Amino acid sequence: MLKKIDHIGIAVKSLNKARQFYENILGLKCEKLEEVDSQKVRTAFFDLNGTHIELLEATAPESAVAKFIEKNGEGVHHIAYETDDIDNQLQKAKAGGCRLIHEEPIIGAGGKKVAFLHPKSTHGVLTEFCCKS
Ligand code: CMX
Repeated sequence: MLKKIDHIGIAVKSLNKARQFYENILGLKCEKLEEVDSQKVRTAFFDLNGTHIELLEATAPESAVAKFIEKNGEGVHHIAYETDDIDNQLQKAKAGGCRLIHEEPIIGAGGKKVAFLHPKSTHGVLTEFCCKS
């Protein structure tokens, strides 16, 4: 049911500063910059053979990313898996005892349907399902 790792989300203090590492040191190309109002983040996406790195900068103090950085500093924030049946994936997770942050998918970066599982029910990793809408 899961197709691949779609992206790894990395919380950063400054998108512009962090971009320099991914572009100049790792040699990746920034393919898209996008502000996602619903999530209060600015994002930069880098493609590596179909798997992406998503840099996340908070746009408001109440943003999930701002809270994460306040507690942990910069670092890996979530892993997103691509699925072609997000509803079924959520149902399965719920039936298996996972805590759903979103009972129904919401629209995230790139206009994709996304939904998150709480890290306290996934062995410490904030887990996202995403699906082309
Ligand atoms: N990874 C692992 N653990 C995390 C975490 C993360 N990214 N974010 C929070 N936690 C942990 C905290 O450290 C805390 O642990 P302790 O209780 O041991 O101290 C616990 O989860 C807190 O949980 P909470 O009180 O339920 O919730 P918070 O207010 O801290 O919010 C979360 C956490 C995951 C529910 C919230 O960040 C959320 O809803 N995330 C989903 C949406 C999101 O992350 N959007 C930004 C990215 C959007 C995009 O990719 O475009």
